[in-house]
Amino acid sequence: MVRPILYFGIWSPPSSAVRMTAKAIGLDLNLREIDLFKKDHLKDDYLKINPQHTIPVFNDHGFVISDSHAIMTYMVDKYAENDNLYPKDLKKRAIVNQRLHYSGGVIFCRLLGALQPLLRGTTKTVSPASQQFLEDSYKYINTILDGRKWLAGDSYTLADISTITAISSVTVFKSINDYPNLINWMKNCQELPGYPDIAAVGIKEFHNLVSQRLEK
Ligand SMILES: N[C@@H](CCC(=O)N[C@@H](CS)C(=O)NCC(=O)O)C(=O)O
Repeated sequence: MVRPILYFGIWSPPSSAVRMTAKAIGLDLNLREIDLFKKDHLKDDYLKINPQHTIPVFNDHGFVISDSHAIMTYMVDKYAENDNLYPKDLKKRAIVNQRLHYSGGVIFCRLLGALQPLLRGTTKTVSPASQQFLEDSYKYINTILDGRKWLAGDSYTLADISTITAISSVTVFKSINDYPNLINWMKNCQELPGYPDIAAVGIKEFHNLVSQRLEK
């Protein structure tokens, strides 16, 4: 089979989530790196693929889709041998979807809120309001994880893959020390396929680029 293409970035949490999903289901990808600092995403060729100029983007033999959550769910529905990562059962799927929307719509957006001013160089700190927003998402995830190993169901799902890439990036801005369930879950996520070679590498790079811009 000709491998589907993934446009991705090394430190981009949603890109890592898609790559981990592909690894978990054994899907081999044709990886094309997009370097945001070189403005690859604003070049004409890329804008034709994704006018929203975000990574990741998946090109499945001519079918092009952006947004990690849309990509991951499509990928599992189309290519996975079973529905473990994204259950077909409506109620189980609804819970995974809720976590995915929280990961993308809340955690990742708050992460961007803290990150963008640093990247633009308009500040070298993270405002107390932004830190509070990030901490609020720790509280919520910590509560969901009460008495559970994984975020949705008895085994790991796309919810864990998406959330771990987002929240472990957030930890550069705010410590998780007060959230024991979150700490345990983050340790459990280190067992996920692709964690050491994809997530950990991306997280390290993300932490480096933020640390360089934060006031010492
Ligand atoms: N909701 C999207 C967010 C994608 C996103 O914002 N990616 C960032 C990198 S982590 C990006 O491409 N930024 C460049 C831009 O917005 O121009 C997803 O989950 O894929």
